[in-house]
Amino acid sequence: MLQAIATHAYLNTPYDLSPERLMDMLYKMHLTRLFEETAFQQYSLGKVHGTMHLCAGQEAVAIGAIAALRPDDLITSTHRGHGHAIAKGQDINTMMAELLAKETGVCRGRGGSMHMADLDLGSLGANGVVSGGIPLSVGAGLALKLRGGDRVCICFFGDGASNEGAFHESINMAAVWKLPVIYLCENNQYGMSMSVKRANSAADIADRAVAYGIPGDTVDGMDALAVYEAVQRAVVHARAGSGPTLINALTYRYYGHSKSDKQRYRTKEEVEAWKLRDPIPAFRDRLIAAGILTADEAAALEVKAQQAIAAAIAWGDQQPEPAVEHLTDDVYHVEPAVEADPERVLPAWVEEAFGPDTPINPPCPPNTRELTCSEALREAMRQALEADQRVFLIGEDIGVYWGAFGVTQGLYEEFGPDRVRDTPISENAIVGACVGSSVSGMRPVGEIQFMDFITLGMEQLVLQGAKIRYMFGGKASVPMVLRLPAGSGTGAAAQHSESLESWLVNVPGLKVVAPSTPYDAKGLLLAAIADNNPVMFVESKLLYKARGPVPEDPYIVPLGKAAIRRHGQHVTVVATSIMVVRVLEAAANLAQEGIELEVIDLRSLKPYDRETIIGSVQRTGRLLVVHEAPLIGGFGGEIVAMVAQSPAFAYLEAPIVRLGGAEVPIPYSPKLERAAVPQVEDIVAAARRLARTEI
Ligand SMILES: Cc1ncc(C[n+]2csc(CCOP(=O)(O)OP(=O)(O)O)c2C)c(N)n1
Ligand SMILES: [Mg+2]
Repeated sequence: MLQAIATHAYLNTPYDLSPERLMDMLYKMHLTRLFEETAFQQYSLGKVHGTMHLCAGQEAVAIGAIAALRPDDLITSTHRGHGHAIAKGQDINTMMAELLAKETGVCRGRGGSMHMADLDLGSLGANGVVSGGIPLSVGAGLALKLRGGDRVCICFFGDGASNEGAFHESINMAAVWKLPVIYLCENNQYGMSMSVKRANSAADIADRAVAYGIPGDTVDGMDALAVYEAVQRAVVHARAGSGPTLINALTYRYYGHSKSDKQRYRTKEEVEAWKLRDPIPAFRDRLIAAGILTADEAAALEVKAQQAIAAAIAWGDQQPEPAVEHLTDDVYHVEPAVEADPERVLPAWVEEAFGPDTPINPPCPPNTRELTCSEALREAMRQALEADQRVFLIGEDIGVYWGAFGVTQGLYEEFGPDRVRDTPISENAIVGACVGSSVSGMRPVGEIQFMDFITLGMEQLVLQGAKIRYMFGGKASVPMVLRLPAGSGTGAAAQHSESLESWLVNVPGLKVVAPSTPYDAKGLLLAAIADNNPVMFVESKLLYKARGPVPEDPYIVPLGKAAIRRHGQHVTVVATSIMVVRVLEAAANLAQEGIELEVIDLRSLKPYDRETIIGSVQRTGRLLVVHEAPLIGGFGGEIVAMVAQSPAFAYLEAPIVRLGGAEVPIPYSPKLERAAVPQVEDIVAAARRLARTEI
């Protein structure tokens, strides 16, 4: 058996691995098994809470595969990821402390077993979402490719995950772009209770490689060297720039899916039959037979692992728990100086990219040239692309076609297909490419062709991008922007007219911005690109052609600061996006009747500018809130609640009024479409009534 492996052409020495590395593999297999047995005991003692997915039985896949990597290579892992972490070099003290929910755990007690991640070790994390790591691997692979060099990424996933849409979108995208990713299916025969036979139409998951035009390989996942060999072949392929490989490693999990599993879907005989092929003694015996180590040395390795585990428990038990006063730390990447004084202090990226004299909210002298919102956005993107190689644009038809709304016109010709990257129609993989590449050192600006279709990318956005920083204990940043053309008024009906910003606002970890002028479009977009958090950039389609003065040099408009567009003493009107324009028109009409509106353009929905709203309401005593999204659950409710809880409440001279979209999918008929969202006359009527109302 040994000889057979040694004869492979690409292996010059038996296994192509030094004796030290082979022994390290054996040690890590023991360590993984013992770690999990101990973790399970701790769980039974009530010291580990939540749930835990053990990989016992599957160690040969994790350890065999990662043995084929260099330390600077990357992995994405799964909910069953203890073996991946240990193989990648994670310290088991901090792993155990994480399970025990301690501050010194790998993720400072914020992630637990399902989110164990360490970017310093090249691990983009375990993942509680089945298939969640697969789109991230596209981003990781893309970052590796764009940054140059020959690093690769292994993407681990289960047989169950192979039936998620993310699998198809991601592998296709990685194959099209020849990304250096090895797709490694840990086929343990079940996705919870569903056997592969019941869940997969094709007998062999590796056969699916044909559909993506990449090599596919099936391997004995109980044999660490067979896994190593197959992965090594795929790594060589990937390092050479030839793209991904799909490997199906046949293995088995000894424990149930998780603690609550009664295992009614499999027989004891089946489990015992697989245990006869236990990968650890099999590997140990082969090393002994090959003279790599003696039986005594092998036994000593196991004892060493036992001692390490005992020490990890002892260490973990003594570690402090996280303090409740730090509960919300690290949801966002914060630049303290910027947060303290955003109107004077530049984000670090702006200073690096454009210099310390880059203006914040620069004035627009009368002779300032005018641009449309589209042109202003394009100028921001062009200046960011010129300034920083890490910035790239990605989205459907943004390149050759210049984007569905023409916003990226000419950028493909100027910066080329790598940095203005057309994608297959795969929203979840696009968002995954943004998230995965941003945690791997890039600064992507993604475009979702219509905001409506972020619904197809919500998993990567909400469950990955928004949470990664926090889940990973504050050790990762996700500097990405998603541009989201939004809103009705184009006759495109219900599925191309959404205003979903309040969905996004409700997700801790996301920032949300919505400019209403060309000046803000440019300044806010540069500020969004500078931000080290995922920023959702909501663009009103109806405003793309709106013109206004825009300074030529780079500048920023800080996120989180509202603008008072018009001063007035009778009614405060807070509006977002296109509604700002309508409110200003209404204000001009009402001024002729002697009613003066104070118009606040929110600009940023998260964070948002409470002080400007409170100050204004204290002056006017009346508040009208206007947005396009449906009223119920819309962002206006947040503003009203905030004012009701603020000192401004005592100044109110009339009940607050909200205007928003009707409770209806946007209809096709122009007449109905117009009626579905606030128009100038609705705002005039509501504001007039409010101005005359007394409590
Ligand atoms: C998107 C999603 N759907 C369902 C679940 C619940 N769940 C967690 S693990 C799992 C089975 C996954 O099977 P597989 O991918 O084969 O991995 P394995 O558990 O066998 O390692 C399920 C259904 C989940 N976490 N995420
Ligand atoms: Mg499985």
